[in-house]
Amino acid sequence: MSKTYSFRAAVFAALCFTSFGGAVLPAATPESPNIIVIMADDLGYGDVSCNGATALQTPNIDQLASEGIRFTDGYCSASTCTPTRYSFLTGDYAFRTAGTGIAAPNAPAIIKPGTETIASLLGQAGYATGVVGKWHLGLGDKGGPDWNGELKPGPLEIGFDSCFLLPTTNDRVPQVYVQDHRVLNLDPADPLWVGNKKPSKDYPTGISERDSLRMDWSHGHNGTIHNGISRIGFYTGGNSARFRDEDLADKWVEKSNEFIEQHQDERFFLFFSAHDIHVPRMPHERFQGKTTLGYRGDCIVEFDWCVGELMKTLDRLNLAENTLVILTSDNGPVLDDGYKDGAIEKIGDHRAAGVYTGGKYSVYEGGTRIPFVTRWKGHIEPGVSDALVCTIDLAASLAAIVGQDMPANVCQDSVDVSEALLGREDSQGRSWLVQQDNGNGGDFGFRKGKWKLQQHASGQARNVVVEEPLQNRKVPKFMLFDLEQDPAEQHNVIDEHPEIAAQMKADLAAIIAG
Ligand code: NG6
Ligand code: CA
Repeated sequence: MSKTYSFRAAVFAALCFTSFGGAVLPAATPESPNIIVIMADDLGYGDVSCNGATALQTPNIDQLASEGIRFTDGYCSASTCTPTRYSFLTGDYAFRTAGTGIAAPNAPAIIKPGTETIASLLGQAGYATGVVGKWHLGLGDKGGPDWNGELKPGPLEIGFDSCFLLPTTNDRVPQVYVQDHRVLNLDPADPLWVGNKKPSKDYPTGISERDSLRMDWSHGHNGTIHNGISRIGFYTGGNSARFRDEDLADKWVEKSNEFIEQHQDERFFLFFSAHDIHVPRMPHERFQGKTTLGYRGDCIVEFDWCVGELMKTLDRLNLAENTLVILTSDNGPVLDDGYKDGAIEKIGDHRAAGVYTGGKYSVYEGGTRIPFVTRWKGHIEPGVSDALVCTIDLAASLAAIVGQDMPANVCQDSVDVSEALLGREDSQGRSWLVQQDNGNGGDFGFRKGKWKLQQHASGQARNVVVEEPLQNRKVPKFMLFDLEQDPAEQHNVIDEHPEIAAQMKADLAAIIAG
């Protein structure tokens, strides 16, 4: 039956235990480019002007797309952050592993040390590897992060040589940077404590001091107040280590530039993991008010600026022609994700998910169909592609591009779609796609050609109210849509096509069973 079996079997059949010492090779060559994966947070398909947005402009992303390939059918594997990032790094579906849902502030490392990842594979191929920005995949062993000690395991134990991180996501505590194994600028005399309960009865929170907040919360997000914004969870201490929300984007660019400069004479892999445009949306002052869409739009412009800065660095160092740049997002858009930042009120005609329905938390197309661009100047013919590609495929594809053999039993759900990513011939990418919501939640989308099956364990369209067209309403357990006729998934045709639905249900069940 489905490609699952043939693909997983092919992986086993193609065993190749070539071992590499991890020595750093000389500078990138046309055959083996530097690689930068830029992952936005919660950026929707329709949030960029190259995908049709008119309420704002994203000139740097548009330029990247015009110099490379803009994918119309590019996806992330889940409609929330942690499972998409887990799958991007490991090449395995998050739903196969318990505990891969949205990570809490004190979550331990979700990816176990020694797991082969996109970073370890590229490291074995001789690349210097680094991650800058949002992590949200947990830190520390079973007991969770030791905020005042060594923060390990983390990225460095799964193949990254260096990291400069926002440890969780910025609506969760704590607001500190983590550099390699330590909280940066932490004063031992003022230790950092992080917990999920108020440390004392009179401790000020987003509930007790609600009037003092400069951005009110709408659901959750009413714990510790930092920088006038209340968060999920509680923390005390670590005052010298705390950052301002407004400075995050600048810091990611600064640290990424340092990484690129430091490794310009080697081959490097940089995972640029933006926090924009996740809540709390608090762009730098110079971007505030730049769009009519409120801070959500301003953060998109800030993210676009980051993309431009990274491209300027590549130009300045003469690296644009030997660097493959891939731009994606970790899940689809959401308007109100817990703060009253005007995203709903100011949305106007802007359609954050483009023509698609749903967004973050949803297995409708809007949840996982995202901006997806590849650029490798001089090596990729610019154009638009409808090949089916997904962030989960980057592990196998990048390994293939750099000529790194994959050991058996790793990255088993990652399909080598390198031909499609590089725009070679008529490559159509993968032949089917699974979309999941959160962790092991049980809501799935399954796309094969023009057909899309939705499976809802919960019987609910999505678990958070974020946008009018998809208010949390009841839906049947299974629905079938014809994406060619009905890209917005408005007409369930399951009764008209029982055989197709039955086959797709069986295929999806087999894939999930692994
Ligand atoms: C949800 C949060 C949401 C966001 C999300 C994670 C509430 C009510 N909602 O639980 O605000 O933080 O988790 O987003 O707390 S993600 O992009 O990192 O997956
Ligand atoms: Ca996200």
